[in-house]
Amino acid sequence: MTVMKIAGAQLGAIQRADSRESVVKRMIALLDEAASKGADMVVYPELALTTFFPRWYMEDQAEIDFWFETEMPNAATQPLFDRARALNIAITFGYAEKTPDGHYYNTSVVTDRQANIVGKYRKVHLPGHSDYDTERAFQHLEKRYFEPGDLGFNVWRNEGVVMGMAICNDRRWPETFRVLGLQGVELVTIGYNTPAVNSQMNTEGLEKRLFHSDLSLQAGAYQNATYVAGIAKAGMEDGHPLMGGSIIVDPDGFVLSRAVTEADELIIAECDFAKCAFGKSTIFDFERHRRIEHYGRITSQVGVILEV
Ligand code: CDV
Repeated sequence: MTVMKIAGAQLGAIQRADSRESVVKRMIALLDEAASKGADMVVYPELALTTFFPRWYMEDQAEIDFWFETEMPNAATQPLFDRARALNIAITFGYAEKTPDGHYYNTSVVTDRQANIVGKYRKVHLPGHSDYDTERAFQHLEKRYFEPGDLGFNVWRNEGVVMGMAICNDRRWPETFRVLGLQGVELVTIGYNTPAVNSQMNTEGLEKRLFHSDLSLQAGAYQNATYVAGIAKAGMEDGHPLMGGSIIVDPDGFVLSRAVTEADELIIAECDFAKCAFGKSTIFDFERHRRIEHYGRITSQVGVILEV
């Protein structure tokens, strides 16, 4: 079985005026640090190349399109792919994708150690709203700028490990992890941009936000006997605070490594993927213990139906 050193490259704030090229330089610096620490793979955040633009309300399509990539790699990101190949390190990162036929997704890709893209994921659970919301302290317009992902939750055998991806809000949904778990996932990578305050409840602050993130990532890991890397974009972005709290979790749900800043910061953990087998063959042996005859509502019903 495979042992890999997995690194999480938390990114500090990216301001609206920051170019993709300047961000890629920061990503490469973290990649170099990861290489010096013997990492085999580096996990970057959601929408890693730009500021978290869904906080801005825009109507002009050209202005919106500025934030999207029409190909990957492209001129701005090619140096990252080149360095990853030279260092023999697999990478995964998120970006806003515009397809040739005009669809818009919140996307992540994963490469092998030769920088070939071997997997793509498009965010399924889009939080927020479509129109300007005067009730919120700040906007979260993912439903305006993205379509729900059309690829589903898939896994790829990459460098000997069964890997799957999810993005930010997906981590709060047990369905995300279970669909990956049912495909034998051993490493789930999840980039995120999570505001440090709740736009709809100003009493909910950082402590609770970090707790909910940990809770979701640790539960997903334990309940599916998989490693999980949840990696933030953090810090004060264009006047809006994003939380840090990047963690790498083992298949028992324990945190192996945790970021302590809200800046560019590398975390790293040695992951022995043989450790996934115990949970998968005992308490979470799905073949023996799942009772799908009682799970029909999971796929046939969206909202709550109150029958009592
Ligand atoms: N980028 C995100 O998906 N953010 C959400 C916020 C809006 C709650 C999250 O789940 O962290």
